[in-house]
Amino acid sequence: MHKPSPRLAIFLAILGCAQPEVAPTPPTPQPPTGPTAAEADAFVQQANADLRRLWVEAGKADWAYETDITDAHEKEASTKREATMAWLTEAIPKAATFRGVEGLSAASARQLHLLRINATLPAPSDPARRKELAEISTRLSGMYGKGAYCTGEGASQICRDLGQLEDVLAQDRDPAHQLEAWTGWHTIAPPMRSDYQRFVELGNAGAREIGFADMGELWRSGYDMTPAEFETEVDRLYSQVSPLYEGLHCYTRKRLNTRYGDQIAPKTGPIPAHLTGNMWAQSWENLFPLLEPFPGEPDLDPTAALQKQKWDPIQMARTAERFFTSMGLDALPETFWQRSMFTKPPGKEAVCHASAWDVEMNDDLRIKMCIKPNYDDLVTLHHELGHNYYYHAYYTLPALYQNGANDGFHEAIGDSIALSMTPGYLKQLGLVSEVSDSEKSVLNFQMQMALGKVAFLPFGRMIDQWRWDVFSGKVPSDQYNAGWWALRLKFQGVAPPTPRDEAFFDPGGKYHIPGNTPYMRYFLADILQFQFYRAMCDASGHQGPLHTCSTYGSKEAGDKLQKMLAMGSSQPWPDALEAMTGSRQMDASAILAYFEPLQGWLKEQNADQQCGW
Ligand code: X8Z
Ligand code: ZN
Repeated sequence: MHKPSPRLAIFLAILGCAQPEVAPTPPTPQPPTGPTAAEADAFVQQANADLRRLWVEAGKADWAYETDITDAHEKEASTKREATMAWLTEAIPKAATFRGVEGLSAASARQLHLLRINATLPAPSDPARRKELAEISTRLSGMYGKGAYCTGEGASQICRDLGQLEDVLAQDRDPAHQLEAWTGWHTIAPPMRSDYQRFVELGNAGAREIGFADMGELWRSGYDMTPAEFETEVDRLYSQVSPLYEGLHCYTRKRLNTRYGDQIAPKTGPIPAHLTGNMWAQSWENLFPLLEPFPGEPDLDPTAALQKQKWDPIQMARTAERFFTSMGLDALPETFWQRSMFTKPPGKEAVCHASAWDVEMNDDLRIKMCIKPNYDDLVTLHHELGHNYYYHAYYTLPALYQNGANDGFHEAIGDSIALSMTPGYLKQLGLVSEVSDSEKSVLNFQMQMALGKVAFLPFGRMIDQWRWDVFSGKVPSDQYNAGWWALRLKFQGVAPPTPRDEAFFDPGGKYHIPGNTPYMRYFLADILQFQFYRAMCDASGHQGPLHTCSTYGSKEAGDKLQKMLAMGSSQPWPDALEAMTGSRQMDASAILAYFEPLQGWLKEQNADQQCGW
């Protein structure tokens, strides 16, 4: 029962004074008013049915739009997005009326909570503002998908899309070409800036209507703890891993300096972002040839073999599927192979950023990707299938439970499988020719893995720090770019290659900003995937250093995984984590154990350096 607010209490007291002085009659017992637990159950059941219908409609329209960006598809996608928003606007206040109802089941209470925090983009209840928000958010994804950098005029104009510009950063070692690819891609973003500002205003208004201070607080509410506790948790995890990153940064900066000289790659301070082999400096695998600790050892990079052996996208996807089936998980449905988008459709604009779907929420699994024959994409295929296997495990649950235990879990599944792609496993695939367990080979392999997993940690940490700060107003709209680069510097020790003032909008060059996908999930996943991997390795009976484990073929490991996947978000995430790993805490000890050999070696390498930036 709620206590009356102070104002209401005063009002009642005044009324009391005005009552005539007669003997009070005893109150007759009243049946309880207000909603009942049975009504709450019925509401939850109806909400699940409504959401399933709305999400399927929206999913179909989004799929059509993202695989074929046209004005008509944009309009349809926006309309469906708006319909879901309108439904939530009515449902969330209704759900709130069931809070604290006597006898409310734990399942209904959880689903009512999940309903309130479900939307990553809460809309204002005013229909005109809701429509505007739906349109802006749909348009922003399309702007990113259509992004291209064009040079020349008229008939001699040449346009390059993200995939082509990424290839320059990955393969072309001429820093002038890298600089052009980097600055070129970032020209797609300034036109997003005013839309993004309005998007923040409207999304925040929507968040406030459902009782959050801003969108950031809503996003931080999805972790079975308070938003403030979640911030502390993120800080705790980051402080566990930041020394590992600092070692890698220091070593990388030294090697870049040796390669490019002081003018282009200074000995001290931050690393110029365009030299990291990746558009966002978020993973540095493409620097491996430059950073390989012992170049004379057997070649570990499967990219050359994938290209030489002309692997096609289906073959790559089949290989990823086979890993899951080897562990006893089901084969993907036939419709996966018929309906997925594996390459960019000729003559169409599409969002190439990889994603996994269950469009009809009935095991209608698909991926959307523009697959290239390289190691990165082979890993990404495992990542995407991780999402699909989650969908597959929980598609019969109520719609509100069709989610990861937390969003970091969803992102970690496929990666925890791909950690098993050891040199030995790659040899079985014919993608590396020789393997050795010499100390030198181990360090080479560790370096390759660290350039993906360790380099990513500060990037995963900073993206939503920026958005949290933008949503709360700490970073105002006339400081978007400055706020972005301040965090890039603070966490990654990375700097832009050219001065970037507020005429730019560099956050818009990263898919998840215009796409409005929360990003802290990837930071959590970077840590969780090693916990999952260690648990699966234990289940498979693995002995020896963690980095030598492959769970290929282990039904015991698959069984463990499947059990956790089938829970969806029906239980708080610590329960799911405990079922899988025996621990109720997210914890960096597994990633640190994995990289123990490299961390020691980096320390030696950096002994003569002034590390930090
Ligand atoms: O966006 C993705 C996946 C789809 S959920 C391809 N990732 C992040 C990124 O590309 O920035 C996977 C790793 C981080
Ligand atoms: Zn993902």
